[in-house]
Amino acid sequence: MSEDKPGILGQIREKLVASKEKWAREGRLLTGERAGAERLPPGQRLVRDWPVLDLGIQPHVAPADWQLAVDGAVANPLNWDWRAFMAAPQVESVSDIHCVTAWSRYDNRWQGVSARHLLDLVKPLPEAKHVIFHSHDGYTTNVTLEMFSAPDVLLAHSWEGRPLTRQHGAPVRIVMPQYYFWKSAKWVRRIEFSSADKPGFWEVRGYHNTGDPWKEERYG
Ligand SMILES: Nc1nc2c(c(=O)[nH]1)N[C@H]1C(S)=C(S)[C@@H](COP(=O)(O)O)O[C@H]1N2
Ligand SMILES: [Mo]
Repeated sequence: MSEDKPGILGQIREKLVASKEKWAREGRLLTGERAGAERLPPGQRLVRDWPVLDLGIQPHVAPADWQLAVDGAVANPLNWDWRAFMAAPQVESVSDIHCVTAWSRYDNRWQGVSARHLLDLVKPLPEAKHVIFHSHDGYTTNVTLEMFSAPDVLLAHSWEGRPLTRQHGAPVRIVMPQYYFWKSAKWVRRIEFSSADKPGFWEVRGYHNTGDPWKEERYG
């Protein structure tokens, strides 16, 4: 055995080092997750299906019968029928759903009209600070004008390229991706701008006024 060749232990160690170097090159054991980049808000669990939640009334509103009133503290109130709504610029937006009952659903592809476009048309007055959604089942929910002005807020008519089903709020629902899903009013018929806040159905029943899932604002 020559002196410049490693002994049996040396050979094993070289093999070990070589395989660990290979791991490093391949990035083995890396999950692709970054600390602080968690996608599931605290206390939520991921689901693949899409649960239906409402007050037990699922109004049947045909597109031909649907109208949307946008009124209150705005310079240009408007009343859209289906044709006017569909003539507005259409956008697509992919977002996650976080329901306060602890299910989350990733990658929902919504189609509709952006809140930003609506704001450009109606022009909220300086005193407008709150937005209240009114629905055909008597449901209401409130957000601030700032929340409503986020670029990902939609008046959605379709999900994954197909018209919303009645149970999910057809023909038009709000989508507010950054808040618990109770803020996303189904079967919307009126969007009211107001200087005063008007807590909605769940907000007066112990639920948080804002509902940010990242802050776990469930109750309040
Ligand atoms: N008009 C109306 N919108 C509503 C509700 C409702 O009862 N009526 N429930 C809210 C709640 S609590 C949730 S979690 C979501 C559920 O939407 P989904 O049934 O499409 O999953 O709708 C929200 N929007
Ligand atoms: Mo909910």
